[in-house]
Amino acid sequence: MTLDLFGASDTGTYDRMGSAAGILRGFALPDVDALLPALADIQAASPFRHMITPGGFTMSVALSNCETLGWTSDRFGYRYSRVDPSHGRPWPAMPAVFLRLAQRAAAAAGFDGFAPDACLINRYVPGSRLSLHQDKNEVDSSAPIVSVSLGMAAVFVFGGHARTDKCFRTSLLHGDVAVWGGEDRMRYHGVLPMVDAPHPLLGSQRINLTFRKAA
Ligand code: MD6
Ligand code: FE
Repeated sequence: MTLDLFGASDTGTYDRMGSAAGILRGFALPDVDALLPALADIQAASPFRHMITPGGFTMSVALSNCETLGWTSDRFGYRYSRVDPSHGRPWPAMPAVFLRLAQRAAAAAGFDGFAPDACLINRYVPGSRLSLHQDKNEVDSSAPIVSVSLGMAAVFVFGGHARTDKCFRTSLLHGDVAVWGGEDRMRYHGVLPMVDAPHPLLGSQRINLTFRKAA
């Protein structure tokens, strides 16, 4: 896979990144017209915000969530919360189009019966990045993570089980869906600083939906 920040995905291909991790190229494209208005409704109820890390840094990626459990961060740590800390009410429900897409993608990658109770929504603008991390706040790590990319392309970095393991890079383009589970579930990964290459539909932003089984 070449790094491509401008082109379209080769829809229908599966780029394997591990024995239980890969990218379904263009898998979400047929759902984009339904995903975007559903996303706007979520934003109206739980707007994007920049959270503070336990180390005291402000994240360059802006976050929101939908469904029962929302991923949050503050000076006291990372955790899942049943309420949006910005107003104390529950997160918006997961739209049906989100859930169906996540379940179909999980099944296509070999994970039947995926039942996410959390959907973290990340918004990147030029310069936003996500440093190398493991997704380890979920109680149930037997379920995969399903990650949908919309808008500007990102360079995704995928490593091993130790922070210092060698990483490889691939592009995540509008409509791509990454699915990770099994023995690849805890691999380190991150997103390089976003380059401004405006997307025809979404402009200078990238939206990433990650579906998890958190509890
Ligand atoms: C992103 N994604 O693509 C950030 N985590 O914007 C993640 O951190 C991530 O894509 C676990 C599994 C898939 C992911
Ligand atoms: Fe992650």
